[in-house]
Amino acid sequence: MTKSEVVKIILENHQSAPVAFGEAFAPANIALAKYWGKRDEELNLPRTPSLSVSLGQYGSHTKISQTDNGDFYMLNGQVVAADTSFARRLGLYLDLFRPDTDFFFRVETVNSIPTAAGLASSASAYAALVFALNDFFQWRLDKTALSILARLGSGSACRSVYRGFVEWQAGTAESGMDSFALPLAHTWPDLCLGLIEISSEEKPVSSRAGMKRTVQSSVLYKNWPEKVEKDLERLKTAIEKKDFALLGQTAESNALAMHATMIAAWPPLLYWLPQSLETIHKIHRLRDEGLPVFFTMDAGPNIKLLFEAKDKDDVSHQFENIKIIQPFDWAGEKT
Ligand code: 2P0
Repeated sequence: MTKSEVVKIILENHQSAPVAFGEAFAPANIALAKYWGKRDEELNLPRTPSLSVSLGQYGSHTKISQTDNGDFYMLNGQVVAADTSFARRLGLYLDLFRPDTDFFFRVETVNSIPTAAGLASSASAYAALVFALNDFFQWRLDKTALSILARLGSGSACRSVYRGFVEWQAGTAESGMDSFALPLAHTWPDLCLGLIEISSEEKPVSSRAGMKRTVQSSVLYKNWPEKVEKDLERLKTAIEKKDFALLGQTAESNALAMHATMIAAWPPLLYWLPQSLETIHKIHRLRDEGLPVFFTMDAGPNIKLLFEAKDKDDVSHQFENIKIIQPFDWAGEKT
């Protein structure tokens, strides 16, 4: 099935009457049980479920309107050139929603995610874009439909339509109509994330290409679905019982297992830099000394610490230039 066939199904019986502009915010998210590997590359359908926590007030704010003579995109106040991969990908996505071929969009996005933190912004960007399109065209779609549309832009974006803990259920349908995110009922106000930037350079292999290579060539990938399934259950128990050690251990182990699948791919995907490894050893040493701090990593060298609010001072004392985020602190922002 193609993206445009899915869009057609979702927008059936929904009016498409653009107003002057649409705008919206969506939070970024970090997975505690990772999405790594697709069963359908066209529709970004995952091989496993995943579970994330949103980044509070940090994410993307997008404003969309109609313009003449071609699309016009701005990112963080700068015009985006049409020949960039960012513009090409966005333009192809917007093609799915143009009422006719000479309908053009002006899209302005501002990311409030600390840019130096090496966090992928495609998740919040595509979720905010879908929210803004929903506002602009007055579709009045529910969150399930919006999550599916966001997934067509970037898989992890389907989780950014909700705040807090979010599960992306993998689904089994060929159309992907059962592959969308759902929020978990529990909150955890004392949970803290610490962003540690190791490098802000663009990574040599994108997540999209990296997961494809891993599925195709990693001898360890066959163990991944079972690992995620177990970790997902552990994480849900940890969240329900507010068992921080279980949450931290599970998230760290899941991230390391994902990296193990990548390292075993060919050509190998080794996103770690020497400083990533130094930081991992430091985290393990601090834990041995009694500080309950864990980490997760995505497809890159940067490290995201997990700890509780009571340990904030000790953690920030240990890591220079750490950026602390409280995922459940989102006063002032609404979606
Ligand atoms: C995650 N990542 O669960 C995992 C962990 C990276 C490592 O979701 O091809 O940018 O757009 O569906 O969503 C990054 O993958 O990939 C990602 P596409 P996406 O957060």
